[in-house]
Amino acid sequence: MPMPHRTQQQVIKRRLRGKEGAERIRELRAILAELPGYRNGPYADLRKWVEGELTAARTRKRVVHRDSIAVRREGAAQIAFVGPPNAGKSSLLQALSAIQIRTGDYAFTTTRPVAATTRLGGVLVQLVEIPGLIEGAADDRGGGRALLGVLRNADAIVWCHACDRPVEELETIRDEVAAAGIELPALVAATKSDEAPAPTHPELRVVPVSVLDDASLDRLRHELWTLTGLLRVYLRDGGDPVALRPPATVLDVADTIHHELRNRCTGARIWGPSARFPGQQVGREHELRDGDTVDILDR
Ligand SMILES: Nc1nc2c(ncn2[C@@H]2O[C@H](COP(=O)(O)OP(=O)(O)OP(=O)(O)O)[C@@H](O)[C@H]2O)c(=O)[nH]1
Ligand SMILES: [Mg+2]
Repeated sequence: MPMPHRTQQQVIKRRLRGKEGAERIRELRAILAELPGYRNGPYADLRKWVEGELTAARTRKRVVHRDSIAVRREGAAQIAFVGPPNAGKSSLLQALSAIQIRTGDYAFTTTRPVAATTRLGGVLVQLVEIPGLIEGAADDRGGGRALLGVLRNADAIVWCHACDRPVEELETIRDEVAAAGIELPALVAATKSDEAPAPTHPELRVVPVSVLDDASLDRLRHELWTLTGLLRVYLRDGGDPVALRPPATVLDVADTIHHELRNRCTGARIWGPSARFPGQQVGREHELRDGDTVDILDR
């Protein structure tokens, strides 16, 4: 008489604990061989569950298995797109940039971090899809440690969560990231908003978005810029704005143009949010705001 199937499942889970990759696959195969071959009833369900675990373990084994993966930083900030498999991370990245990535209606389409640069209000920002984070990632399940290492270097997180999925899926991944000690400014991109209403979140700002809806993508871009926490300062001569980490002064702007200019700078004329009136003359230490236009004055 075999033991009750519930007990059996617990025993199996214990046998699998801490086992990853080839080791997990070996153990799952051994378990399958030992299970009684009933065709229906609880034992048949248990067999199905073990077979499911085997498939998942095989998929994950193909997913990154390295201690560290490097993503070369580009642009003024790096924003990581994190979420359960199939949440629409690649599709979003593609819709927000010029990159071509594989997307698919199945889990683990993306197996390595994918980076793409995009302009947010004229400033170059890097978006990175962090693939394959699953329960247990903080304990290196599914090569989680390397992926979390990439995430640790980012400036902000966009939690990608499909509107038609239970919120618990996202919370599982947030727990893993928290367990890894990673705390970054974040928002939830409620993806596939054309399919279901966006959920609410007790802590995080939720931005509904669909790759089929350009207006929603524009709203997301706007939110992404705010998430970077950076300031955009325009130069009077024109051209792309300069991105600065606040607090930023006239001297900081001069410095990004040329180190020499920092020394020669005597102040600036400014237009925009931090100016009391258009063209106000200010000193070198004047603090700038997002959207200011600056004309550096030098000796
Ligand atoms: N209806 C709808 N479907 C979407 C949207 N965005 C993505 N999808 C679909 O969702 C599926 C998964 O998309 P991906 O972008 O590959 O998702 P992912 O999070 O990168 O998936 P993995 O890399 O496998 O973890 C694909 O079939 C997409 O076509 C959307 O805004 N609306
Ligand atoms: Mg993907």
